[in-house]
Amino acid sequence: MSANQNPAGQPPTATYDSAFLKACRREPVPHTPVWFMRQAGRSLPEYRKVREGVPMLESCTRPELVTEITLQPVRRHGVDAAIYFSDIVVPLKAIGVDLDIKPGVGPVVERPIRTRADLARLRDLTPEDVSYVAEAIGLLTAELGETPLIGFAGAPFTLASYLVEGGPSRNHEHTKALMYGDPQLWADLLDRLAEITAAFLKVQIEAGASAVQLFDSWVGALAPADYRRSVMPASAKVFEAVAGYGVPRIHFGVGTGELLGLLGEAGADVVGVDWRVPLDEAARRVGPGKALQGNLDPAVLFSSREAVEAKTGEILAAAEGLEGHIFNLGHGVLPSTEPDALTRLVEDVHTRTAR
Ligand code: 1CP
Repeated sequence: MSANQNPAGQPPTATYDSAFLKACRREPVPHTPVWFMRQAGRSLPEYRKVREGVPMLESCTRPELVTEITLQPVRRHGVDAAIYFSDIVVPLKAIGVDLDIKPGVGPVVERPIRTRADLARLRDLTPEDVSYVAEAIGLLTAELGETPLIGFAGAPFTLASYLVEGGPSRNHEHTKALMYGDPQLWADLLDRLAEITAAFLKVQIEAGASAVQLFDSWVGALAPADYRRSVMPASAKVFEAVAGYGVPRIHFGVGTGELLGLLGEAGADVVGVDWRVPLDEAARRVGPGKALQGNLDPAVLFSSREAVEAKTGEILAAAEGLEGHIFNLGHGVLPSTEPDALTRLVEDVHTRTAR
């Protein structure tokens, strides 16, 4: 069981009463909590400096470097949660998949997974495969004190899209060819990925992560019926595997307006919303019993202060009356974002929502 759980008779943890965890649990908050997807990364000069000469995947295996990079946005912006610095392909690399993260491209897989023989190359993930993750989280939680740490993983569909395509893809044609053309192999692949993902999230929770987010970034490429039939069982298996820890589970994808209800149904406590659907409408689609996270368009941060404030006001107005709201962007921070715009945004949300 996680140290973050607070069942009767157990003392609360340092992060238990944080605004972020309260909002995830749909409890009253002192202010609307804020964090940003991809808050640790290329928008920060201090990140670019410590990453100089260190390849992306190697940086993920160095606990001191991971700790420093994870803390950078907390120090600079005063966000309400840290997100563990890593990448969705780290557990795949850890089980021996021949992949790399190419600068300016993203994850690239040498030999894509498209046949049953390819699938046999995906073995189980053990905690020893990612011992640096538990080590980094130990360092991080000591530094973070009352600030919660969010662990994360890629969801089976989004991981499969990289493995089957061999890299980033606009149309996911090989992925869909497998999904429609060989449903049994597809189901087995997603089930394998669900097991790897669940094992990876368990490592993070047991090491001290206070919440977890499942990134199904590219699942918006699917129609609801296909999502329900071919993807939801695997994502639900991941959520179910970590349900017993009692840490909030966040589910996010891009372009998922038509899937919001199903993303909640898969087992999430919090549903992430991109900027295409207003939060009040998203709440209707998701239904009761879930908090929402979102949803400022990351590109808005390139406009004037007044425009950013106006958009922020619209989001907070749409969030009035939600059971729980965590302010975030509708997708990750864009690399050329002005860091001060993010700091101002955190201050603005905190000031406007102080209770
Ligand atoms: O050298 C570099 O700096 C490479 C850029 C980079 C960074 C900073 C990549 C390559 N990954 C990361 C870190 C990362 N990846 C984080 C950091 C923690 C934080 O949020 O602060 C996170 C959460 C991820 C997760 C991730 N990786 C996702 C899901 C989130 C999302 O943005 O949708 C996805 C889809 C990836 C794949 C990936 N890794 C890197 C890139 C450029 C991409 C996307 C490529 C594509 O377009 O398909």
